[in-house]
Amino acid sequence: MTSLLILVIVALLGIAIWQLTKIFDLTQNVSGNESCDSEIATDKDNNIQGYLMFGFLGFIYALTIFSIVKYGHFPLLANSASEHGKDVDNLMWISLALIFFVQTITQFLLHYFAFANRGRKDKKAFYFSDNEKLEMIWTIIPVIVLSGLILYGLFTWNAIMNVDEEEDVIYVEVYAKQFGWDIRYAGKDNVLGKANVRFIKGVNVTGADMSDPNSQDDILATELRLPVGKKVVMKMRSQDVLHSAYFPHFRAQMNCVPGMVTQFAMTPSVTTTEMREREEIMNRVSRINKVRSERSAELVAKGEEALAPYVFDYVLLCNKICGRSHYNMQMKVVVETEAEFNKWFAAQKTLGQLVADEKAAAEAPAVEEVVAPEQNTQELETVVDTTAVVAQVIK
Ligand SMILES: [Cu+2]
Repeated sequence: MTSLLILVIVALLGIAIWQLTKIFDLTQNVSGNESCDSEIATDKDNNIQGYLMFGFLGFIYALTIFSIVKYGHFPLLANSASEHGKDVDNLMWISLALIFFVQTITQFLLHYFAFANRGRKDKKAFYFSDNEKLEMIWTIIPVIVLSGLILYGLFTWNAIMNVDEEEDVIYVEVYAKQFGWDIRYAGKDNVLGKANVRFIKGVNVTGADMSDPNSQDDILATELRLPVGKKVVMKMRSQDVLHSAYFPHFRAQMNCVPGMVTQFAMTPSVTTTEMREREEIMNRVSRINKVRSERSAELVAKGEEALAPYVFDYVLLCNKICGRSHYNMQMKVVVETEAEFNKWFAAQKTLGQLVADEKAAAEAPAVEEVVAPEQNTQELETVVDTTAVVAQVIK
């Protein structure tokens, strides 16, 4: 790859030097002698350039149509799994449609005018310094369209970010660190205990302040489980550097900033099981598994272990390049019915219990105390032996 890049750079440098020498030649022959005339475009040259412009327009359109037919199917743009996701997708579709419409027209105009006004011996270019009417048109139309888009985006964003304090919500802490995630639920009282990186110790991986009574019933988890149809307010923190909690299927993303708490609220609307049964997802899974089974066959032929088939799951990813293993910073997200969630939730140990268990285990290491004197005796024996050997040598 590096050698290819070097080759490309050398080729580009060569072209640049060639072009420079051409310019130099032209500047040396401004007087209008024979060799200079051959460099001046004739009507024939201009015609060729004009038709090439049209040809290029055709090429752009053909490429666009081909790309839409081949890659225009966006299953993920129709499969949002949160209530606000539809609004985000709408915004995306409107932006895409607008860009498509504007670029189709402007590219046509650009290439058409380049063709229509190609150089001709009998024609002289019309010079004008400004045209207020034209400038007005190309300023006002984008202003109106962009203002509409931005306003729509702002209203959508505000609706997503606005959390009604009275609402029945679940509070979850999403804690980012190099390179992984930790989850802390607010527990029965639905209030997250205070936290600080200085309190991280043993099982208390998110640094909950255990002197805060609200921390006692908090619940830690290694995967994010959420009940369907219930609003969840996620409080994001980071232990070290800037991370970004990205939930692609829920159209949610929020930076996790060290030293501060950011938040994002969303309501999951499709359970994992329901999503797995959707046609687009099933097609995607079978496509992935086809590739995996081909790879597995190669691995088995080499005597290695086959790959496990892929099963669809929602994911939480990091969307900021935060270090070496950034790519590996992901966590499974499970959306289930409220009954299933409550059952799982009730079976979890609270943080208070976990810390107490850890303390008890640390305070009762009776086995270790027995081991220690034995080691000492052994050391003592070795010392005695050495002395004996030394004594023998001296004798
Ligand atoms: Cu990260």
